Order: sequence, then structure tokens, then C-alpha cells
Amino acid sequence: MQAILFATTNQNKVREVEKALADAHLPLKILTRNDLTNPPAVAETGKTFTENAALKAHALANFSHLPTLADDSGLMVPALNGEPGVHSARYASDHDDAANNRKLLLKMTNLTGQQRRAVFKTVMVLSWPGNFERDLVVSGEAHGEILTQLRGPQTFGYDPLFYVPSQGLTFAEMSTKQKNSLSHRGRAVKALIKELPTWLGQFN
Ligand code: ITT
Repeated sequence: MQAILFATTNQNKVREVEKALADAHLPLKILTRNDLTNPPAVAETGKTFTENAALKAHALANFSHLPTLADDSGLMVPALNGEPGVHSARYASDHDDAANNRKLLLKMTNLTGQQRRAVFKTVMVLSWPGNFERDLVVSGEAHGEILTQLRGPQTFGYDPLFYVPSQGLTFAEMSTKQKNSLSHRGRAVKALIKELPTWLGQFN
């Protein structure tokens, strides 16, 4: 079975991607940073999701010599000129979801109606060690609205504020399966699954 390293420190991403791959019955073994000894930390110095995903995939492919997948994602509010964007994980404070959500709510205090629209975006880069010119790059988006208060038990990033009108639910109120069916990450994984057999075929 083909093994792929998922180069993320975020266990929520691992849960969602593993569920999407399992639901697609894909014969893939997913390894994570927890399976490695002292994997390097990667500074996300890129200006775009794609640059940051490539930085993570390349660093961990070089380290592990495994085909390596990375996910860079974030939330963009057009009425805030795209904030938090590539800085989503450290908008108020590094990986402090409660503080990041508070900052977003504060910045949006005076925004109403269509001004509360938001887009989640994921870019995934899959790299084969030593063949980075053949990187597979896929992406996905989800459109919704930012509520004025948190809703839902799941505590991943901005999920309790991200409301999907067609479902009448926030991402934090959905099961992993339901979120995957609509989410930026779920859509990126779907695109990845479609391209994967051809991409892997180049190296086998
Ligand atoms: P890795 O870089 O190790 O993968 P990370 O959490 O630092 O993990 P990112 O740099 O891609 O990941 O930052 C993404 C941030 O955007 C994440 O920490 C959340 O705050 C937010 N985010 C991304 N996808 C999300 C989702 O599906 N639901 C809620 N928040 C999300």
C-alpha cells in the first residue's frame, strides 16, 4: 500500500483528511509527523497559501524521503480586505483559536448583511522527494457568513463562527463527514483523489 506523509501539526486537519480518504476507500497509508523522530519545524514565510503549502511539503519530503502532502489554509473576509488570510493561525495570537475568533468578531462589529460574507480556502501540495517540479497542487473553497457569536461544539479554528446558510449550521455544528462534503478541505481532498492515480503512476 502506498504510504504518504501528511506534514501538518494540526490534528483537526489530520482527522478531516483521514476521514475523507477512508470514505473514498482509497488504499493509502497516511503517516503523520508523530511517526517521525524530531521532524523539522517549518517557518511559514510565504505570501500565499500555495507558497506555504510547498514550503511544508518540501521540507518534510526532504526529511522523510516519503511522498509528502501539506495543507495551507485560512479564512478570508472580503470586507476586511481578505483578513485574516495567510495569517489565519496567528491573527491575534499564535494558534490561539479563542483569541483569533475574538479579534475577528471585534473587527467585524460594524459589518452587516453581505459584509459578513467569508471564504475558507485550502491549498494542498503533494510532493515526491527529489521531484518537486512535479508537485501536485489542488485547492478548495467554501463560502459562508461570519456569525456575531460562536455556535457549535467543535473547536477547530474559526469553525464556530463560519455559518453555511444552505445547511443552517456552522462548521462547528457539523459532523466531520458533513463538513467534508462542503468544506474547502473536503473539496481539495476530492480534487487530490481524482488526480492521485495518474500522479503516482509517474513514479512507479
Ligand atoms: P500546519 O501548518 O501544521 O498544517 P496550522 O494550523 O498552522 O497547521 P495553517 O498554517 O494552514 O495550519 O493555518 C490554518 C489556520 O486557519 C488554522 O490554524 C485555523 O485557525 C484556520 N483554519 C484553516 N482551516 C480551517 C477549518 O477547516 N476550520 C477552522 N479553521 C480553519
